[in-house]
This record gives sequence, C-alpha cells and structure tokens, in this order.
Amino acid sequence: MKFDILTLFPKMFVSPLEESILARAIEKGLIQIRTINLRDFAWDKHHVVDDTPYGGGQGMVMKVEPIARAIEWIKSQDPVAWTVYLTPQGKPLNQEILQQLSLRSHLILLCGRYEGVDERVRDLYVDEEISIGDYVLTGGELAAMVVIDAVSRLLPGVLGSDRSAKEDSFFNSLLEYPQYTRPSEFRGVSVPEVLLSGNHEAISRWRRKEALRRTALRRPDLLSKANLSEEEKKLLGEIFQENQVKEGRDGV
Ligand code: 4FV
Repeated sequence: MKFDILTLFPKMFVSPLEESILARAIEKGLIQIRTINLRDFAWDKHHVVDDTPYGGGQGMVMKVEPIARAIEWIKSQDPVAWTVYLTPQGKPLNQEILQQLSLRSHLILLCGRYEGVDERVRDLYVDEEISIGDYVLTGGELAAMVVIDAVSRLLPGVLGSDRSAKEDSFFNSLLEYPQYTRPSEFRGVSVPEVLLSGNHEAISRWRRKEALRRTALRRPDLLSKANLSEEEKKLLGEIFQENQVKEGRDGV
C-alpha cells in the first residue's frame, strides 16, 4: 500500500513512522509512505500556498494551484491513486471505512490547514472526505496519521498475526472484553477464575458475555448495529436478568 501525504508540515510524520509496527511495516515493504510538501508546488517567488477568502471573513484558505499540481503529478505516476481529504465535514471515520480503504493500492491523503482548501479542490480532485471526529484540529496531519495507522494494521503481514485484527473492537462492532495478565492478584483484586481455568469454551463464553455487557453499558448504539447470534442474544438476556436482580437488590 502506498500513502502519499500532501502537507505543509512533512516533518510531523517523521517520528510516528520510526516506531514499532509502522516502522517494521515500512522496513518489510508492506507500506510505502511519501510526504509531499505542498509549498514545493507553489511556484511563485514566495511559494504562497494560502490567501484571503473571497467574500471576506476571518482566516486564510489553501490555494487550489499547489494542490492541483501535486495531485496531477502523483496521478501522472499512478492514475488509480485515491484522494482522501481529511476534514471535519467528512464522513465519520469507522472500521468499515478503514476496511474499504485497506483494499486500495495507493492513497493520497490531503491535509488541510487554516480554514481549509479552496472548494475547487473538492470539485476537481477529492474522491472521499473523512473526519476523525467532531472537533477541530489545527491541521489534517494528525487525522492523516490516524488513517495511516488504522489502515496499515489491517494489511496482511503488518500485525504479528492477522488474526488479531479480526478480534478487534468494532471488527464485529462490539467493544472488546476485559483483558488481564500476571499477577493473578493485585491489591486484593483477583483475575476472574474462569480465565485461569484453561476451559477455553467457558473462557470464550465469558469474553463474549463481557464484550456484550460492556457494549450494552457504554455503546448501546453499537449493539443495535451488531448482528448478534442466538447464543449472544441469550447472553444478553442473562446480562439484563443479572442487572434486574442487581437493581432489585440495590432497590434502584
Ligand atoms: C479534521 C478532523 C480537522 C479543520 C481546520 C484542519 C482541521 C484545519 N480533519 N478530522 N476533525 N481538520 O479538524 O479530519 O484546516
């Protein structure tokens, strides 16, 4: 997978890509990352990349020409490159969108700054707009980094075993079950017996149930989207039963 990042701050991508899983994926040639400084495509004497908004108003807008030249230059090398603009106005990013992006061979990630890009960039070059959340960043670079990280770990060979991506939260749109490791007892808090039992049937049942309990408690919106098996529906019934009893006991 090739990632071309269009940014005014290419150095922001240096250290995150020198660590851990992403660094190894680059070494193994599973991903290629190229940062492209938009200022290099501003051919006027002062390499101007932004200007005041037509119609007045606060802030600056990123000019269309440097972005157009950069994307046309990349597309002249690889016409199938898919251009993603990171913006609060984009589709809310989720695991499903990431899985779709991970099937592509070449992503161009356009990082906005200031008030964003001239609208004609959208009209003429952008294939998909993505938001990493309903909040405002100083720039799209961190959002692009999120996409690079979350897409790369879905690529075969990037994670230790591809199995683990399949057990992700959200992979089946449930939150993950509680995790424990040594010591089996800490400050009087013990690890649930079932996890020490070696009874894998009981362990996976417990994990399923706790994933359902946590999702029901924290993200009921996800539960409604999850296509639960009969077994899971039964577990959910048990959870609600247990809550009834608990509430009954606590008289709330
Ligand atoms: C953003 C987001 C984001 C908006 C103004 C950059 C900033 C500045 N990008 N998801 N949320 N971008 O806040 O993707 O141009």
